[in-house]
Amino acid sequence: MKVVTAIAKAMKAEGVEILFAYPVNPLIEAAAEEDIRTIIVRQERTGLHMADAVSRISSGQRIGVFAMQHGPGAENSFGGVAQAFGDSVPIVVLPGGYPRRLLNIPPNFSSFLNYQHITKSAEQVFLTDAVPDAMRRAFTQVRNGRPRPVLVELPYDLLQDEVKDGWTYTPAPRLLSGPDPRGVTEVAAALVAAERPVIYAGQGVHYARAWPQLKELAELLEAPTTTSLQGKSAFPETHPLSLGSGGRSVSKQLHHFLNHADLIFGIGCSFSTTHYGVAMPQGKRIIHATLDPADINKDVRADLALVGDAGLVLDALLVEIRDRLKSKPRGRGPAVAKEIAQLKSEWLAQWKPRLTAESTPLSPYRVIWDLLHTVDVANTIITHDAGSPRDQISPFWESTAPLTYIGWGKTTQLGYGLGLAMGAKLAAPDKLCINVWGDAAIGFTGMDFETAVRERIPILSVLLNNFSMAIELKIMKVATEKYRSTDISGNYAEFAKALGGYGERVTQPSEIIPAIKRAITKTQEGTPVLLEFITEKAVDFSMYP
Ligand SMILES: Cc1ncc(C[n+]2csc(CCOP(=O)(O)OP(=O)(O)O)c2C)c(N)n1
Ligand SMILES: [Mg+2]
Repeated sequence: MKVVTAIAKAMKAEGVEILFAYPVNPLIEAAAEEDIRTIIVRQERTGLHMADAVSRISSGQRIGVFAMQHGPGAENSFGGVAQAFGDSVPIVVLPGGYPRRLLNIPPNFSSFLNYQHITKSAEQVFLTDAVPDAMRRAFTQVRNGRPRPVLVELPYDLLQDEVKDGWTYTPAPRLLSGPDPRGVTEVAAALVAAERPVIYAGQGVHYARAWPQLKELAELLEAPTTTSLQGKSAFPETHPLSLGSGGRSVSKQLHHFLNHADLIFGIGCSFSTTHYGVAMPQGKRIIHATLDPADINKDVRADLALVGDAGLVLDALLVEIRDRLKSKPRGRGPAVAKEIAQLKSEWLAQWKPRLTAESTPLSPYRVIWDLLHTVDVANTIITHDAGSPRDQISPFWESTAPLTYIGWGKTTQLGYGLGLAMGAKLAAPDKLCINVWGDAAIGFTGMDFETAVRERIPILSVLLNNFSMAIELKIMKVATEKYRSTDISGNYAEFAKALGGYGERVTQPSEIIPAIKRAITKTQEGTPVLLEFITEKAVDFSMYP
């Protein structure tokens, strides 16, 4: 048996059902021989984004894997791996490598050297005998501890070597670690003692699938609950205690409650300082529970901290808190819910004119509002893109079921959303999978709409075309006036049709909902859809200083 076949068999043993890839890499052929579906993209970045979504949507229970060529393929993959690193997504990256005699000789690209800072582990394999160890290490790293990309560079002459007889491979376990019991007692006491606690849930809750525990904690403490963008959909946003999600733009109720909190409890979050996450107000008591001790006291000072899997942390806290409260809320809930409802209705009243605008070009808020009220939200997985679409959708989209919103933004690569929607559709074929993006974003990865057509991945792509990089208007005034530097153009509905998908351009408010309904039907028939909405260059966001 050749090394490349042994690797394909190892992937199979690890439960890999799809290999996202771009040639040339002999692993593609070997995977196909093992009945692992191979999906070939139009550029490496999108393949990595699709693998990324498989891992996210399965809470890391299925690991997305991507393989590419040595040299150009490895060079061109950098963005996709960097995005997964930024957002802490567990994927396995298998670049080919130059033959061993040329592996580390300039100017040949070394993935091992160049990917060091955007992977959790990166290694080169030189010896046939070392292959199973390397694969086992990679899958053990990717399944355990802080989720992040891992990389194994496989020189292509090595792949053709014969493995020794008796080759075996045992899949890597997923191991959880729980919090220090003494810390749990302290934190439980502090949570019960707080007068106005706010719970802030990150994506650790998604990876631990700790949604029921999060809900129980919120209801028992009667604590308003929010999430990071990555954690969005971990808590039902139609729940009376929901404040909506954090992000660059946020709801009025979230802003208000964070500022009036006496304690903020972060669970499964990094509290990283980012432009694309709600900042924790100064001077608050902070409890930080996370898997990775490297995040404790990193950006936000923690008064108390717990290290462990979000599910085990919540389980342990619930035991103590149930005990302290005799399993009964103290009756604060109705007042808290009333305060939230009041602020929410003021906030929505303020935004109503934008959300229901009859104007043309269309208000992007109207498109999002109509989309929200046309799809079956609990059976839809939606993701934003970089640019205004993210800040327009994230506060207003109310997620009701876990992992139905893919939020991101520790780094914000334009064009990420398309691959996410495609990967999500493969991981959850029964869901309607949508990416909402702007016309700058489609410029990066738009050609991979052809992959959706060719590979029969019927997603719904919602394009807000304002013929502009609107989010840059404020900071590129002179360049725009003199050289029209923020202008862009294109007819993307025709583009989608030319690639074999279904495309429609929508310009009138009354046409938004009928077009969405036609689009849903098309996706159900197996055809990917691109709806191109001609929108205004909106620069108003629900932001609070
Ligand atoms: C790869 C990459 N390069 C640059 C940026 C910076 N950037 C963020 S949004 C944006 C323009 C967004 O325009 P568009 O997608 O059309 O959305 P709009 O603001 O017009 O609604 C740019 C250049 C980025 N996020 N990613
Ligand atoms: Mg635009």
